[in-house]
Amino acid sequence: MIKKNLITLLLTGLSFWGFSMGAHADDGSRLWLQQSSKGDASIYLRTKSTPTTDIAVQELKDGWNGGQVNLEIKKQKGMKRDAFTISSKNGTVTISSPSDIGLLYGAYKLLQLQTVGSATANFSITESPFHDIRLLNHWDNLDGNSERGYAGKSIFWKVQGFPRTIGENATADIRNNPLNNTAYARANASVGINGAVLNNVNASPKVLTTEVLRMASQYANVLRPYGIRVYLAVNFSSPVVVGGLKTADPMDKEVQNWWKNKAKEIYSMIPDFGGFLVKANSEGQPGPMDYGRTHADGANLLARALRPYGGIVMWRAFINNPTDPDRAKQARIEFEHLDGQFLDNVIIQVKNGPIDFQPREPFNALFDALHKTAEMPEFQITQEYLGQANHLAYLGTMWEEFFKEVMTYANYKQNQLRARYNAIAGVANTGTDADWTGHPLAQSNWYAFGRMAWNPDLDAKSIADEWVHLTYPSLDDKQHATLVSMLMRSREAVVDYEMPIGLHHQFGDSHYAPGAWDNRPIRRDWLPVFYNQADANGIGFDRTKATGTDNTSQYNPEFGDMVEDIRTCPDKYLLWFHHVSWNHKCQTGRTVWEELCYRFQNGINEARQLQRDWNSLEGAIDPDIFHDVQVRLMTQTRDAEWWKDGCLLYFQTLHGMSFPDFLEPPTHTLDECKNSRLNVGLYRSPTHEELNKVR
Ligand code: GCW
Repeated sequence: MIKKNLITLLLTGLSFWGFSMGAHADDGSRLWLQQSSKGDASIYLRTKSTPTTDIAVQELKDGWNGGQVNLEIKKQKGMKRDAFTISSKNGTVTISSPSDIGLLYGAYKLLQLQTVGSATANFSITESPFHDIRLLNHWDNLDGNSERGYAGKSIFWKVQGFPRTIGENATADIRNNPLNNTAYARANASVGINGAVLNNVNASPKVLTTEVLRMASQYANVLRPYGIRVYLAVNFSSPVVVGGLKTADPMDKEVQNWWKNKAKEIYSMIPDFGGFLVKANSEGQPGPMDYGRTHADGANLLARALRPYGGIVMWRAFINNPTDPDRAKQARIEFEHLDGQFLDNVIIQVKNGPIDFQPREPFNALFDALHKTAEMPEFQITQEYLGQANHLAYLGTMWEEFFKEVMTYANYKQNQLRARYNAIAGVANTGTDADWTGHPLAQSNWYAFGRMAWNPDLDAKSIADEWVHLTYPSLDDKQHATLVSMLMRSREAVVDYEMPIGLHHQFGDSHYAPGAWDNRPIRRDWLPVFYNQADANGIGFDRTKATGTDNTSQYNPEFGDMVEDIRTCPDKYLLWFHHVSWNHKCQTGRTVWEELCYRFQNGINEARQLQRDWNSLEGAIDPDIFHDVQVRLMTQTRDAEWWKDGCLLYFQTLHGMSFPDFLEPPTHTLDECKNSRLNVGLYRSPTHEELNKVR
């Protein structure tokens, strides 16, 4: 054990000096950030130094191999605080920005351009973020666990709130960085993320105890120089549980004072505290409705307390307490009538889709329904429903699709710009695993979130391209293209084997394995059979105005009419919006039954192709990472086969039709699929032969 660590240490030490050596021992902890490469540049700071400019200077000293770099603060009319310009003339580079954090962003950008190969002798770029507040939400519990986290434990909390040293998982950084715990902050700042909610939205009231606040303030101190503000998720019952009051009713004077005093206490410890995130009256969490009040009453209560200090309240629209038979309609039903009642430091935080982070969803109809209230999207970077940390699913393509839709059909940009606070959040996929994200390639999702939060017009492909350059800089052009193409195809593969043509929420309990048959006596809208509505005649969830739940009318007509009409509804949303007969013809010309079979098979074929592609990179990637990903891809293929067999065999019991010729015969029986023993997680120790044998 000691020996192995020593060897790893030595090898990592070697790799520290450069990537040109090719494959080297690597635990993935350095993410997309270059280690110091003994840059030999002269860095001139033409402004007063701050902790943030100190970091910018150090990063450039460590990493920049060109000539001189000047850093200067320059206020320009209309230029956002975080914006920066980099201009290079005959090899002398000047980074300018209205703020020190803009200089740091510029420094990271310059280093990225160097690695990507586009920091030429003469160029000039200006970058300005579209979203002002770019946040990670960590669903981390004070007991050290992370809800829907698949990369180990919480990076922030240990047993009962004892704080971790941020980045104690990031072994390489600890070895190389005297500050010891800045890896997380660096990674975020390098992609422009400027806020972190440190705890789960299913929030323990304890978060607001003085003891835990003190810990949060330590994190704030580490994160501050990197431009990252700390936020907390709070429990609506805190005045009762922590404060000992009899009620948490927003109209109660004592309750109002309690929140005011709490805010005062927080700001005395964390002067730049960002604000609160709240999940209220959803999935058993307390909220203002417990007292006959509205979401607006609840949100404004907190907003008033934070307001004097510039804090915000992010109030979630994920109200999973159905009052309508169709959960997809819930968010709009709950919030539309309250428009105009929220204070302007409240933002309604809306999941990208209307159900729950499925591999593909149309945008939530609440976007564009509020005209006097700010809204912000919530993405899920952690892959709760996309194979978790076992499957490769690059989400850049999903988020690009979302932004295209909301920009086309929901005035996304105008709405964001009109609001006082313009924000976006992603539920983090970080944990204590050495590589932070469990699946080494899932780091790309953290990276892509940051990039798209900064610029929602970026396309997924160029982000993937950047990330591969930065993370695997020693790949040759062909290998590089192979990895980019793997990322780009990966999410669609998952869609094919988990939710073909809009068939959604077919998950068993763990949100990992298929459960299409699941009909237990629990809440109907938690069950796969509720979402597939499959019987002898047909399949799909009817959300049309004509015959269904009328979710389509919640959208503006341009989108709503298109998906309402079965002739114009894209196949990808067919079973999301329509209940159709098994013989209904899809746009591909195949019947629904054939199309489902085709998609499931395609998902398997794609998973196998991912394996082959990855195998072609052997020798070009660090052996440990290579092997780790190999095992995960093999698992992914196994699971895709299992999804196909489970779903198709079950549907076959309903209608009795035979399988088309192109479909591989099942390798499991339906009973085996229903048997949870199949849920074995990653392959334990596959042999070299097994890993390389792809069907
Ligand atoms: O996606 C579902 C998850 C819950 C989660 C909830 C939410 C934090 O299964 O684990 O709780 O959504 O977003 O509030």
